[in-house]
Amino acid sequence: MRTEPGLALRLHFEAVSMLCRVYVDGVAVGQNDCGYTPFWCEVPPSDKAEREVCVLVDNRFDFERNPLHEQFFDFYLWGGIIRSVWAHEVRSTFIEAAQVTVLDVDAGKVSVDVRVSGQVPETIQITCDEGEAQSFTYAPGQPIELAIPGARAWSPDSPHLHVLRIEAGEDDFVTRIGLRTITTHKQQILLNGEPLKLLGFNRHESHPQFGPSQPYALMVADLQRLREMGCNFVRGSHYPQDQRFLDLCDELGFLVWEEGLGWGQREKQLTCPKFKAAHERMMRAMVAASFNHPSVIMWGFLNEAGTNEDYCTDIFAETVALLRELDPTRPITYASMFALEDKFYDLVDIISHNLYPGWYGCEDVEKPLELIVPHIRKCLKHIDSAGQADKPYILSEIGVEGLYGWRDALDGFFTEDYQAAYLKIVCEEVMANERITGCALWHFSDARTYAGGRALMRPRAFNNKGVLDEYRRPKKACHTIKETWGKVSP
Ligand code: ADA
Repeated sequence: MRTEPGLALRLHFEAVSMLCRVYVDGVAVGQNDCGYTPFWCEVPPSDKAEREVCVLVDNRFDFERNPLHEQFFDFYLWGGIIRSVWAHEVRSTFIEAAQVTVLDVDAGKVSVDVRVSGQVPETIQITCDEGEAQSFTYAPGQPIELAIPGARAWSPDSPHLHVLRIEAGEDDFVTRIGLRTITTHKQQILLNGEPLKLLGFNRHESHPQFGPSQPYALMVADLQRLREMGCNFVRGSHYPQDQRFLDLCDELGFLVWEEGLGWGQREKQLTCPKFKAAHERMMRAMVAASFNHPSVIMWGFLNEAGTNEDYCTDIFAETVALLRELDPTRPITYASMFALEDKFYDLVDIISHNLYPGWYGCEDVEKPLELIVPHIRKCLKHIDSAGQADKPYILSEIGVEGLYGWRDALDGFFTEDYQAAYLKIVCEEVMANERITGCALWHFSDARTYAGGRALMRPRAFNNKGVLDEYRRPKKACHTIKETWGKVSP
């Protein structure tokens, strides 16, 4: 890496999976164990113009050293530098972050919380879009309030973005924002006061050719495909998403559930101090990175943890409190696999269930498709009677395996036909049932997983519940969804 001699650097990694140490010119400058999450390292100045960056990456599973990652996850954890890396030259003042909170959409009023290190400037300049720079007195910890000239709201139908350029001393920082509010009221999720019906998919960052490192064109094509199927919603399963994907969602008006890395952890992990500390670091990094994206409308954490058990009490309460402190503007949820036994609904704003009626445990059921709707309704009835009737409800996962090209005379399990018939029933119920605020089908495209103990349920070592295969070839269900959601949704 070539740099100006005598300047300190800030190396910013968007994600390194799973565990890494960073060295510059042979000296350790940082380490990280949060996988799909951004982090940075401070690099002291040097006289050299050419600096050697060496990243040691370790993707062995080892709970003691690397507690957030587990081989029992149902998705493959690739090893390596999986997202972009930036080197910032650090001058007398460095802008660490500028978090923008919308105060009033119509008046275009926002508050900008600028955090600097190094020399603290007396004033900060902020330029909105193509306008003139405005100068503000700067006091650390005191957000600056301003009104954006020519303010326009952001919404899925009209995803207008404003660009803010912040200058402090010798540094500058550019961020894009969308003027929108997101709240919950009774069973609804409201964007700028208007109720949303969330229709979409879970999506893994996974491709046989590129692994987890998504080319831009692939992300665009995926979002176009989602739009064709009438979707407005993506659950970024099961880790913080690539910032470039969130940028695209901002531009195209998609709504995103952004969540931390997690899959099925139980007592061993959830009560371990080292796990909890790493989980907290990850949550902080996720919120810091994704705060300004208007597309991100809710935070999630710890997919399918053991929420039928008391050992979750501390980590769930602490994580929700942390998320509320870091971002009081977005609702919080988590995807529960214990719909009828979950103990932590009271903590969150939106109730979310992962349900697989008509799939797991149905080998001997004669008409498994008939189980779907009654089970969804039973779960809804349960949450309403468990004191959660005033909260929105998201069906955060539902789906079945369909192997690309697989047919049989009986439209049996694993055929494209069973999957299509199944998802048609789900999509129709989601549209017809007003109690369902949103749905993220499981899932967008087939994704690589481990061929361990679960291998018999995961032919090819893929989770084959995608409506597209891993190369994005559409299965029958893709057309079915277009015919249902695609017909009603803009
Ligand atoms: C869970 C989990 C998903 C996937 C799914 C399945 O609900 O959250 O990641 O494993 O089940 O396919 O069974």
